[in-house]
Amino acid sequence: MPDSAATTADGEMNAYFDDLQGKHLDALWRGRPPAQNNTGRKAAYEPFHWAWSEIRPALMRAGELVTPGPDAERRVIQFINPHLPGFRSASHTLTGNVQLVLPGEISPSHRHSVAAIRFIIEGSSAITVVEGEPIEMFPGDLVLTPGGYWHGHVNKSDQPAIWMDSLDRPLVGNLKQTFQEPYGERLQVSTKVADAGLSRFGAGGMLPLDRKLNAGPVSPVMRYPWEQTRVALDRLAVAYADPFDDVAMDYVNPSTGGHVLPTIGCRMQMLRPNVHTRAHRHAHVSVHHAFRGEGVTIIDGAEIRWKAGDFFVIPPWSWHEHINTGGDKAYLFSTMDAPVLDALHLAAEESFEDNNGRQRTPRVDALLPESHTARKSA
Ligand code: GTQ
Repeated sequence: MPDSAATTADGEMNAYFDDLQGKHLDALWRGRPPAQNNTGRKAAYEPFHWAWSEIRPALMRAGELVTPGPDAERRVIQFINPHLPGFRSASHTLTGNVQLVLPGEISPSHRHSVAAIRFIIEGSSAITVVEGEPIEMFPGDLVLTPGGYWHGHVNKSDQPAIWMDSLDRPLVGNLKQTFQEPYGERLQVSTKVADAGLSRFGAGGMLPLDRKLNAGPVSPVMRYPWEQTRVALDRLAVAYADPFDDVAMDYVNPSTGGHVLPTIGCRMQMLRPNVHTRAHRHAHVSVHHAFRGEGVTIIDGAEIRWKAGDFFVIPPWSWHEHINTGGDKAYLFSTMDAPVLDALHLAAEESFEDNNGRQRTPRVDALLPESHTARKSA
């Protein structure tokens, strides 16, 4: 009788699974869907969006509650993606955080295996000392603190200094490589001239004669000034726009042409007024900060409407396209784990082919300004 034969087979299999479990073993085929049900690659998790109107007051409140130093080594608010159980971060490899240093305060020097970048949001001329190099920071600047480099911050200005931090902590934590060391004094003593790396390697198209000494996977430039970024994008706009990211450039290590850090890539994209990019998806994750302007990013059919100061995450293998809904240029800064995927030969990308490269969403037409609707139906 087939029924009882099946039951006997199931019983034998279950007994076998139980036996394996007692030995801390498991069968690979247990609980696996049959191969024909495997739908292939899909978005790793859902996107999430944090509004500046909520972030900034929370950060300023932290300014009343704690002081950097013994209370809180860093006055930092972390973005927690609720769609990522088991992680306390914006993404599964990179964090998105914001840090506040008030006038007269010091965030004491320390070093850790985790690498970080800062993108300056507010304030003028707070200083980070990175491995003995004093870096004065201004809004729109990208500042690196590579893994293992001493770094501490001081605000000698009369305005609060606020910046985005993005660290590879979730990645490094899962590799079980997290360690940290205090400097022992308040701020590391400066031993180099201000902006030494930028002075030596930041010319653009020219390199110093000792460049081979610096040709590792960590950029020798610790600050990428906004003024250079802005001008570079305006110049690029004359010659080229990317169908998926519009006028976008990656910050690079000038001694290799590769990403700025082995684990973190950084990008600035300028969305020209009224632009609506085509959708694509890729294996790397990205953590975005809207530096200027406003727009909509559609991520796997979900519309994220962002304004200056907001943050959002585009998870791996999620379809996404950007729309500038403001009248001015919009700037999106992002960090991404692309260098890790490149190194592991896991990078992949696909473009959205249907509907002229745009996702269909029920409310998208309502979100768009008149000119888009007109252009779409034309
Ligand atoms: O400024 O050194 O957001 O150590 C998290 C950990 C910033 C920093 C963060 C840190 C820092």
